[in-house]
Order: sequence, then C-alpha cells, then structure tokens
Amino acid sequence: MQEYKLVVLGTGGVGKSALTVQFVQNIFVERYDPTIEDSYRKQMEVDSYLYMKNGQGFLLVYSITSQATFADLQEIREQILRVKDTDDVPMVLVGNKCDLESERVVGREQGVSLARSWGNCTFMETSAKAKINVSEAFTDLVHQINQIIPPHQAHKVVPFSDPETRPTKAAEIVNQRGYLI
Ligand SMILES: Nc1nc2c(ncn2[C@@H]2O[C@H](COP(=O)(O)OP(=O)(O)O)[C@@H](O)[C@H]2O)c(=O)[nH]1
Ligand SMILES: [Mg+2]
Repeated sequence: MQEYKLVVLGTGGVGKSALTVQFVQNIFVERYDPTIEDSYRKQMEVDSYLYMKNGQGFLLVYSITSQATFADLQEIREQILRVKDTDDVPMVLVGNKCDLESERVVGREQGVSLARSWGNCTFMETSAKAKINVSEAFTDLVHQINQIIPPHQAHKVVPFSDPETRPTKAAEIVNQRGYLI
C-alpha cells in the first residue's frame, strides 16, 4: 500500500484536528482530546523542521471566520518553500468552517486570489463539521504528489548518466520525496 506524508498546517483553532479526524475516521470532533492535542502540539514545535522537510504535501488551513489565520499562512508557505528548497511543492489552500457563513470575514475571492498568487495552488473552502470538501482536499493533495512521481515508478531504479553527480542526486531524491529511487 502506498503511503503519503501529508502535513496539515495553520494557526491554532482553524480546524486542523477536526479536518484530519473527519478525513481519517469520518466523524466530527467538537473538541479533540486535549491530552493528545497537547502532546501533538509539543511534538510539532520540536519537529516542525522535520515535518516540513519530510512532508510530501501540505494542507494550509485558515478559518473563514478569522482574517488573522488567513494572514498567517503567507509566512508558513514561505517557511515550507525555504525548507523544501523549491517553489513547486504539492499544496492545497483550505478555508475551513465554511458552514459558519454568518460569521464569515474572509471572502471566497480572497482565498482564490491568494491561491493564484501561489502559482495556481488548489483552493477549497471546507467544513469539517458539515463534511464539505474534506476528502476532496486530501485527495487533491495526493493527486498532486502522484503527478510528481507516479506510484508505479516510485520504486523503479533510475540510473543517472553523470557519475559525478549520481550519489548527490540519488540522496536528494530519496530525502525530498521520501521514495527510494
Ligand atoms: N463550525 C465549525 N467548527 C469547526 C470546524 N472545524 C473545527 N471546528 C471547531 O473549531 C475549534 C478548533 O478546532 P480544532 O480542530 O481543534 O483546531 P486546530 O487547533 O487547528 O487543530 C473546535 O471547537 C472545533 O469544534 C468546522 O468546519 N466548522
Ligand atoms: Mg489541533
């Protein structure tokens, strides 16, 4: 079975846990277990560099009810691009809590235009609560990853013609993409 390393990032409270649990377990959790939550957050702080380095695809989440969470994503994206050392990283921009239309402060067009400025990155408004676009967001990310390296080629041995650069290139591909090539 193919495994993908997906990383869900965004300010606290935007619904990262709720989206992940909805996708994996098909349930909406009003309050994610605070104990698990706490240790998860600590681990994330310690390992955020490694998460970014090893992550193959990124879900960047804000809440449509908070401009601050939307603004925070620019810095997060730049951090990812620095760590990955490329500007072509599988990514989906996600405006969560779209069931809270009456509390909306981030316009749909703001999301569309931010995604456009990120080189036409996929943009979706989601609701972990109402189960809108949750699996679509994760699935789109997986499709983007597969476009970089199709699954059937993931374990193929690719010979490099230039013996000078062979070890470096091989190491880079294994590290960045997480596949053995
Ligand atoms: N109405 C609504 N509330 C949500 C949604 N997603 C998460 N929440 C709520 O927002 C709060 C923070 O969610 P959580 O998943 O813990 O956010 P995290 O800090 O990003 O992991 C919780 O009270 C959730 O119940 C959503 O799509 N709609
Ligand atoms: Mg959480």
